[in-house]
Amino acid sequence: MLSIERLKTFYEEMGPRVRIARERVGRPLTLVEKILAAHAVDPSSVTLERWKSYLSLRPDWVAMQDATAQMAILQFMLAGRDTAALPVTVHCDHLIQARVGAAEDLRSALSAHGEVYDFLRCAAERYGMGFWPPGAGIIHQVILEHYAWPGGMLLGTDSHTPNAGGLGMLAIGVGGADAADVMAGLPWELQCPKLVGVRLTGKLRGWASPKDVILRLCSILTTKGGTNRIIEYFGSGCASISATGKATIANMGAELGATTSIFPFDDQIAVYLCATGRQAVADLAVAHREELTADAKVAEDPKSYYDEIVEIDLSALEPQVAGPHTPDLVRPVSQMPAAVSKEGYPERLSAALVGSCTNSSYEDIGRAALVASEAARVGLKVRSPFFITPGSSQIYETVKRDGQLAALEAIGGVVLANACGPCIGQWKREDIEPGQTNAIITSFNRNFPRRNDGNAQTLAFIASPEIVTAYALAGTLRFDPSNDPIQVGEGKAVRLKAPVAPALPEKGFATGGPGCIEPLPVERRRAVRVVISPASERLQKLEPFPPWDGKDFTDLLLLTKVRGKCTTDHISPAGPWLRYRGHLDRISDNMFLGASSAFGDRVGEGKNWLKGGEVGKLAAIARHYKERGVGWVVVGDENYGEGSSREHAAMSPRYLGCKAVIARSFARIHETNLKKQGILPLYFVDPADYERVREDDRVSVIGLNRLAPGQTLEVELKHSDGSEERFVVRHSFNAQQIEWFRAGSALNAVREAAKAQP
Ligand code: MIC
Ligand code: SF4
Repeated sequence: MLSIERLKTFYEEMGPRVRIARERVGRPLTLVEKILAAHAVDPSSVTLERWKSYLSLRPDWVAMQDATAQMAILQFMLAGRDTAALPVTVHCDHLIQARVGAAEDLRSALSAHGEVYDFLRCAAERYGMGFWPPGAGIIHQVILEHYAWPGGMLLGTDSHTPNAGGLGMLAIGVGGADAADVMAGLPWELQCPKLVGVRLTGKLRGWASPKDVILRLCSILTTKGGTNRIIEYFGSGCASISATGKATIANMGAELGATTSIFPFDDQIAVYLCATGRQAVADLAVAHREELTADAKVAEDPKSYYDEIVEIDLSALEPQVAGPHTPDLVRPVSQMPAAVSKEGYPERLSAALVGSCTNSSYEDIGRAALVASEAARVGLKVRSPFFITPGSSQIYETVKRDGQLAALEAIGGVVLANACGPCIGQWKREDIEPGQTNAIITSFNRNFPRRNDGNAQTLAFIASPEIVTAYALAGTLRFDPSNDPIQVGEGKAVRLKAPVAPALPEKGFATGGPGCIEPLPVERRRAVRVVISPASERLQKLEPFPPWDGKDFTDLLLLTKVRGKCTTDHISPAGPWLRYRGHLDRISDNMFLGASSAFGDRVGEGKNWLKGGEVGKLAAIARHYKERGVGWVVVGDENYGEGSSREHAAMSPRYLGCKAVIARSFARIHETNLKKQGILPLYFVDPADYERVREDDRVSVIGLNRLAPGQTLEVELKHSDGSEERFVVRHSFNAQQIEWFRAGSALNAVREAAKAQP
C-alpha cells in the first residue's frame, strides 16, 4: 500500500488540482473527471473534450498478473532502467491449473511453472516490485483487499483491473507495453473517454444480486456499448450495495468494452477499508469525500454531464443468466426453462463453478454457502460437479474459519486453489470428451467458446454465485431457482430461500496463507541478476521489431478475413498456451486458432497463397509468408479484439509479419496493443467495404507517407480475376502514436528518444 504520508499528500493535492481543472473547463465535474484531473501531468492544460483531447496521466500504481507480466517485464527490461518508476506488484494467479483440489494443484503449479515464477520473483526483486506468490489470490481481489483506494489511479495488465472501481479507484486494464512504458517513467496517454452515467435506484431484493445489475447492463449496452467510455455509477441505489458487490459490477464493465467503471465513495467503501485493516485510508477518504464524488450540480442534472444515461431500478431487478458464448445474451432466470426448450440447450449441467475475480468475495462465498446449508438440511447434494475458487488466501482462511467452506463441501463442492483456474481454461476436465456438447454454469465474467475447458462445444452460462449453487443442486438448466422447487426424494420437493449473507466477517478477516514479498532495499537490488536461459521454452528475450521502411505496404496477402466475433481468446487462446506467455516464438503457434473465416466454415485455418491455396493452420501459413518475406493483413468484423488485455494477440501477428488489421471496429485495449507493436489498425470508413475483400486478394495500403492524425488512407485490392478496387480507411493514431508506427513499435520509439537525449 502507498504509505499513509504519500496518500495524505495525494488527497491534499487533489482538491486544488480539481479546482484548477474545473476553472479551466468552466463547468462542474463528474467523479471520473476529478480523478483524471488529479492525475493529469498538468491539470491547468486539461480540456476534457470527450473523444477529442488526449490526456497525459501519471498513474499511482501498476499491477500485473503472471500471464501478462512476463511479456511486460521482458519489454521493460529493454528500456534499460534500474527501478520501476512507480509502485508495482506482480500477482501469480493465472498459471495454476485446476485438477483435483487446492493443495495438490498448487504443488503441481509450483513444479510446472517454477521457471516462470523464479523469473518473475527475480525480476520483481531486481526492479523493486512487490511479489505475490502462487496461492495468494487473484490479482483483482488482492488489489481490492490491500491496495485500492478511492480517488487513486491504477493500471493493470489485465482487462478486469476495473474491479478496483468498486472502491472508487480509477482502475484501467492495459497491455504490457503500456505498463512497461509507465514503469519506465513515461506518462500514460488516454483519449478523453465519453461518460455513461448509470443511475441506480431502489434496493436489491430476493435472489437479485450485484451480478444481476451488471448482467442487466450487458444486455442493455452489449459488448460494444462501452468502447472508449467510462461508466460512472450514481444515484441512491449505490449506497445499498457492499464494496465487494460494487467491485463485481465494476469488474464486468470489461465485458462492455468500457475503459473502466467507477462508484462514488460512500460508507460501504469506508467500512470495507476498515475491515481490511485500512482505517487510516478510510479516515482520509471521509475527510475528502467531496473530491471523491461528482459535483452536486452533476447529480442534479446528470443529462448535461454524461453522454448517455442508463436507469436501473434495483428493486425491480430479477436474477439473470447470460450465455451461451457471449456475456450480453442475457435472460431473467425465470425464462431459462423456456429458453432451454426453444434453443435446444443441453438440459443437464455438466458442471457448476463459483469463483473468479468477479465473484469470489466473502459475501459471494457466503451467499453460495447459505444456499448450500439450506439444501444440506433437507439432505440435498449437488447433482452436477461443483467447484469453488476463493478469490484470495484471506478469503479462503476466513471462509474456512467461519464454516462457509464446510457448508459448500458438505453438498459435494470441491474447493480449488485461490486462483483463476477454470475461468481461464486452466481446468483439466476428464468428464467429457473433446467435442462433446455440454452445458456449464459459472459465476465468472466471460463465456466465449473454448474459454473454460478448450472445448468449443461447451456452452457456458453465467450467473451469480448463489444462482450457480442452486443450479448445481438442481443439476439441470431447465430450472428457475427463484420459483421452482427441487425434488428431494420420492414426492418431496423444497423451494430454496433467497440467501442474505453478511458483506464482511463479523470476527474480522482471518490471516495466514501466502502474502506479499516486499521489494528489496535499493542498495541490494543491483546485485540481483535476471537470468533467461537461451534453451528455455518458457521465456525468450525479445528482439526489437524492425522499423517501418518508409514505403507503402504493397501486394500483401490476406491471411484471414474473420466473420463475427473475434475476441482475443480467438486470436491468442489461453488455457494450455498460457505456458508460452513469456516465449513469443512458441506462443505464436496459437495465432488465430479460434478465428472463424468469412469464407466457408473454417476455424483457425486458411489458404496458403504461396502454395496454391493449400489449406493449413493460420500460424503455419503466416510463418511461411514470413520466411518468404511477404507481409500480410487481417480483415476483421465489429469490435475486433474484444476481451482480454493480452498483447500476445498483437505481438504474435507482428512477429509473424502482419502489417495491418482492417476492421469494422476495434476494442480499445487491443487497438492500442496493435499500435504499440507497430501494426496499423484501420477502420473501414464504409463498413460495407468489408464485403469487397476476397480470399485471394493482394492488398495494398496507400498513403503511409502522409500518415497524420485524422487523415484517411486508401486500400487497394487486386483481385485474382485481374480487376482492382479501392476504398477509404481511417485510423485513430495521434502524432505520438505515429512515431510508434515509424519506429516499428512504441518501445523502439521510447528507446530512440532516450538515445537522443544528451
Ligand atoms: C482474461 O480474463 O481473459 C485474462 C486471462 O485475465 C486476461 C489476461 C490474459 O490474457 O492474461 C485479461 O482479462 O486481460
Ligand atoms: Fe483471472 Fe478470470 Fe479474472 Fe481473468 S477474468 S483475472 S482469468 S479470474
